[in-house]
Amino acid sequence: MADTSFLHWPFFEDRHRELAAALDHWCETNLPADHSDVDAACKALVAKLGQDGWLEHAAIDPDQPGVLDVRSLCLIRETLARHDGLADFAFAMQGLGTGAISLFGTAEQRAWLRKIRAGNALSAFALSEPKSGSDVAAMDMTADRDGNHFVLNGEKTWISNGGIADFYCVFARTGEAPGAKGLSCFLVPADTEGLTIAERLEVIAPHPLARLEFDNVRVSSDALIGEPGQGFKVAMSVLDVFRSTVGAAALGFARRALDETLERVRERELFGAPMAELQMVQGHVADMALDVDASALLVYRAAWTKDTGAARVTREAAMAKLHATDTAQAVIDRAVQLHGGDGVRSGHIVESLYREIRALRIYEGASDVQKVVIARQMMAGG
Ligand code: COS
Repeated sequence: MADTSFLHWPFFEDRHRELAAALDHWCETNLPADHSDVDAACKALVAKLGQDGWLEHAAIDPDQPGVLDVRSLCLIRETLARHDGLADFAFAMQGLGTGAISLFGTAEQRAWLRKIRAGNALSAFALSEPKSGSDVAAMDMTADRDGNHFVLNGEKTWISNGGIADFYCVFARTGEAPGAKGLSCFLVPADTEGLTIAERLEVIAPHPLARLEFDNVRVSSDALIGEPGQGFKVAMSVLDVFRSTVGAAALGFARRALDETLERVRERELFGAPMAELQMVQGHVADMALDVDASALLVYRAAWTKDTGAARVTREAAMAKLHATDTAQAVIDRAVQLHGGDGVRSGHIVESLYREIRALRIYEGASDVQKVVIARQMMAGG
C-alpha cells in the first residue's frame, strides 16, 4: 500500500482526499491494461476513464466554463502512474491536447470538450518540430492567411496520440512579428485534407506517437485558439499547467518503485538476514523516501499555487517537473539495483518503470530547459 500521509498536507481539501481514494480503488479493479496493442489500449483506456467520470477533471466543463483544478490533475496522474504508465498517458493527453481550448477556446471550440470528457474523442498537442523542440520560437511551420482562412504547411514530430487523435492543437508561424511573437494556435480536426501521419515513432515505453505532415491544410479563421500572434503564450500557459502534472506522474512512478523496493528488502534474505537489515540498503531506502517526499512537496506546492489564484506558476511548475522527473529516475535506478537480476528482467514492474520514466525528463520541456526557465524567473525577480 502506497504512503498516503501526504494527502493530509494543507495543500488539499477533503474532495481531493476522496478523489485519490476512489481512483486508487478504481485502479485496483481496472489496471494494468493490456499493452500489446498500444493504440487499441489507449482508446479503450480513454473510453473507460471517460465512462467512469475521471476525464471530467482533464478539461473544463463547456457548459459551465471554470478553471482546471491542478491538484486533481496531479493526484489523478500520480495515482494512475503508480498503477499503469499507459493509463496515465491516456488521461494526460486528454488534458494536454485540450489545454489550449480549456484556457483560451471559444464557445464553439469548447464543444469538443464534451466528447473529450466523455471519452468519445482523443486529442493531441502539436508543438515540436524536427528542427525545434526546446527552442519553440524557432519553429518553421507556417500558417498563411488567405481571406477568412489560414493555410498550414510544415511538419510536427513527437506528437503523442499522433495517429489516433480526433483533432490536434497545432502551433504555427503566422508572422505578426519575428520569433516568439509571431506564432498562433489552431484547432485542426484529424480528417482535414492535407494532414497526414507521415511516420509512427517507436520509443522505449511504447505509446501512440507520430510525425505529422501538413500540406496546404486549409482551416477557417474560427480554428484560431486565442489571438493571432499569441501562440507562444498559449503554449507556455498550457505547459505551466501541465508541467506540474508531468512531475506528478514521475512521482507516481517513483512511489511505485519505492513500494516494490520495500517489499523486496523485507522479504529477500542476504548474508543470512533480510536485506532491510543491511545499512547500505537502508541508505538507499532513505534516499528514495527523501526524494519522493521532496518531489511531492514541489508538485503539490505548484498545483496549490495555481489553484489558489496565481496568474503564473512558471517557476513553481518548472521546479516541480525538474525535480520530480530527475529524482524519479534516480529512485527507480536504485530500485533496479536492489532488485538485482529481476530489476532488468523484461516484464518486471521495476524494469518497466525504468523505461517509463526516461521520456518524462525530455517531453514538455527537457530538464535543461526547466533550469533555464527557473533561472530566468529568479533573475527577473519572479
Ligand atoms: N506564460 C506566459 N507567457 C510567457 C511564458 C509563460 N510561461 N513564458 C514566456 N512567456 C512570454 C514572455 O514573457 C515573452 O513575452 P514578453 O516579451 O511580452 O514578455 C514571450 O513569451 C517570449 O518569452 P521568452 O523570451 O522567454 O522566449 P524564448 O524563445 O527565449 O523561450 C523557452 C523560452 C526556452 C523557455 C521556451 O521556448 C520553452 O519552454 N521551451 C521548451 C518547450 C517545450 O516544452 N517543448 C516540449 C513540447 S511539448 S511535448
